[in-house]
Amino acid sequence: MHVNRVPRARKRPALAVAGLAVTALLAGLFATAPAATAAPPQAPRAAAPACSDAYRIEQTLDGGTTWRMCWHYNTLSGLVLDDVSYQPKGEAQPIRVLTSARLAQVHVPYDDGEAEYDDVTGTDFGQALQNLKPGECPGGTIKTVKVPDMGNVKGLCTTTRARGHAYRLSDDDSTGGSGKVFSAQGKDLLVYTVNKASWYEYITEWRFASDGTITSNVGATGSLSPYDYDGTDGKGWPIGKGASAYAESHNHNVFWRLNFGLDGSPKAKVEQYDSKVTPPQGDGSPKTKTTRTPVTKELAGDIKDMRWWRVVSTAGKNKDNHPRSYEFVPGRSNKFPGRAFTKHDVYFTEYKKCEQYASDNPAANCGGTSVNKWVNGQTLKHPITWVNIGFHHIARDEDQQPMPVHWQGFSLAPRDVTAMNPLTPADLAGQNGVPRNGS
Ligand SMILES: [Cu+2]
Repeated sequence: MHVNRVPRARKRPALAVAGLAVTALLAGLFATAPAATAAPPQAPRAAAPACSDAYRIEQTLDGGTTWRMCWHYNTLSGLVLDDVSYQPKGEAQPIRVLTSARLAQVHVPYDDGEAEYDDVTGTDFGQALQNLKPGECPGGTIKTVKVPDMGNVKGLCTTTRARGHAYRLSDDDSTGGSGKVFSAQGKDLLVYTVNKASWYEYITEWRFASDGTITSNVGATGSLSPYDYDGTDGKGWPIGKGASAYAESHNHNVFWRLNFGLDGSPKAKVEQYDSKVTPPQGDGSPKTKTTRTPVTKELAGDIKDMRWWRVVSTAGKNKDNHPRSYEFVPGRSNKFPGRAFTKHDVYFTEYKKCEQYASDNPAANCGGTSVNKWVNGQTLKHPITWVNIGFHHIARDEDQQPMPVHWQGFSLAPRDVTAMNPLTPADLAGQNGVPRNGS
């Protein structure tokens, strides 16, 4: 973004739009190919996802958990992960989680209302994939990406990174008084790319933990746009000497599109949970009541204290006979109420092929060009999850030069995917629902 402060309505030549739209549709088709979703839940599945070696990522982590996925590259939004599964130790087969996952927009409105960008669809974000030096992918492998019209870029890093304690349990009655300390250090598989959008560089990072958690963060770095040092209207922050170089404040509203394929099926249920606390009466204690609301129709949802959502498998259960699900855990967000599509934190829409980008969606005749328009009362059978995490960026002296990475994102936490912690050590495996209490 941000070379020219061009108004939103006329920032791209029509020809480029047409070319990109075709590419986007093709990419959408590829990402949702029936072969990736049609396997019946009980059918035997191949250990490896259906892609060639060059497009396969497989990593075994601490505790014996193996993550597997395929990837491809989309001219607009860059990295797309397909057919993501994980297989904890003790599971005979990989557990399918996501059919596809990728960025769906980076919307950047400036505070003075004079510039507004859709960085994914409106800049050369996808085309400007950056070559990574070996040192930028410590301990990992840099894969070659064939970027359409650009050629080969050494641009996809896959590596692992320590995340500290996975768990700790010291000797107590529940461990049998053996004097043991059960403790493990966890590791994550990391998958990331760097895409340049004019002055900014966006790191798109996916993290897959040995305990089944998936996290995606986008990190903005590079450089503030020097063309936007005009925030002397009370909407900027001086980053030069004295009262000079007022960098205009702006928002980065990052959207993701998640197509779940839990247990190999695109069909899933969505549930919202809300907990309400009642203050104590008299000498009593506060009480909390949790309510489950099935989300049966398309929803534009808002983050609230003690509210959460989960996507629930209709095709598989864990060994406790509980349906598998993944819970949405948003990171900190500065929600931007300035556009209809940025007004909500999460959207659940019924799958439709042409609905690919949260705003500035290139497909014609798709019932509007932004995600809010697609929430129109349809029954959810094959829900698509859209995540919106915002960051209001008021520049500071430290943002030069280069700008330190500022991160925004979310996690997906497994809920009842396995019957116990997938990292449970053998000595504690008998304690599912029956912890030893010494009595
Ligand atoms: Cu910024």
